[in-house]
Amino acid sequence: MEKLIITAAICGAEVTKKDNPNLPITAEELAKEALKAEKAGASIIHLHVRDEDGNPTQNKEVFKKAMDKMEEYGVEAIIQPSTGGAAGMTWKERIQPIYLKPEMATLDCGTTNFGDEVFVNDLPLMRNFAKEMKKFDVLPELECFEVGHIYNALKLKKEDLLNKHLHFDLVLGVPGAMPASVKNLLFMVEHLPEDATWTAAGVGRHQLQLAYHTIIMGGHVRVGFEDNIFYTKGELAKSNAQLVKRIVRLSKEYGREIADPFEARQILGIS
Ligand code: KMH
Ligand code: ZN
Repeated sequence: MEKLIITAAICGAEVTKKDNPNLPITAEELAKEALKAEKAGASIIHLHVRDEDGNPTQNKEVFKKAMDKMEEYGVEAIIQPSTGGAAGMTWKERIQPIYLKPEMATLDCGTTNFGDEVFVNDLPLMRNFAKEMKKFDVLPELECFEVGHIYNALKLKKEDLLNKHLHFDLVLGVPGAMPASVKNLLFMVEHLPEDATWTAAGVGRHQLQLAYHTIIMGGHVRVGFEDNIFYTKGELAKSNAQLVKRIVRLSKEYGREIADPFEARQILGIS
């Protein structure tokens, strides 16, 4: 089986230090956390950034500061900035990290309920993101919160807006969106094109359950504070690295090796 790519979603846009005091926020904290997660086995860092008050921002300069720090600290993992940002942001705000020409970035593939909010991703907006990513040679990670989103992504492909390898991230368990269950994961995977690769991200207590099954099914795994702040019920995770390490142990026990950042680039066609 293909080696396992582990994504660490180290910060997110919604979690606060009140929820988990170990959440990294500043450029320095994000870089240290990314390095620790990489040393633990992560080969992609999914990145959101925060302003000085800890609120989510898509400001290019704030992303640059965090990414420069990561480079300074010797992070070799693929840095994957978010273009999702937080619900309510405009596409012009959200697109900014693309202008830093990262190797990879998320492209959200449809509108979804997101807790009390609506995370808007209509097709014209998706086309805007895809065009800019194509122009700046950025590999999109196609974020799908339900099965219809896979078909939105395939529509972009038909329109020749996705000219690279197809890599999906199946995010299950966002409140108001498709629940995280093994049955739903299997259902989603059945709709993917054969030559695509995919990652699964289970939200909250479902993170571990989906990871177990994903390892066996040949997908790739995303863990981290963005989706889940706990290690076990009632026990906050000490770091993103702690969550990554558990996935490494499980995968190795099963007999599936872990991809390093360079192997991850090969699998994703960006080396
Ligand atoms: N914060 C969510 C509303 C992404 O990174 O592309 C959107 C999100 C998806 O996190
Ligand atoms: Zn995100």
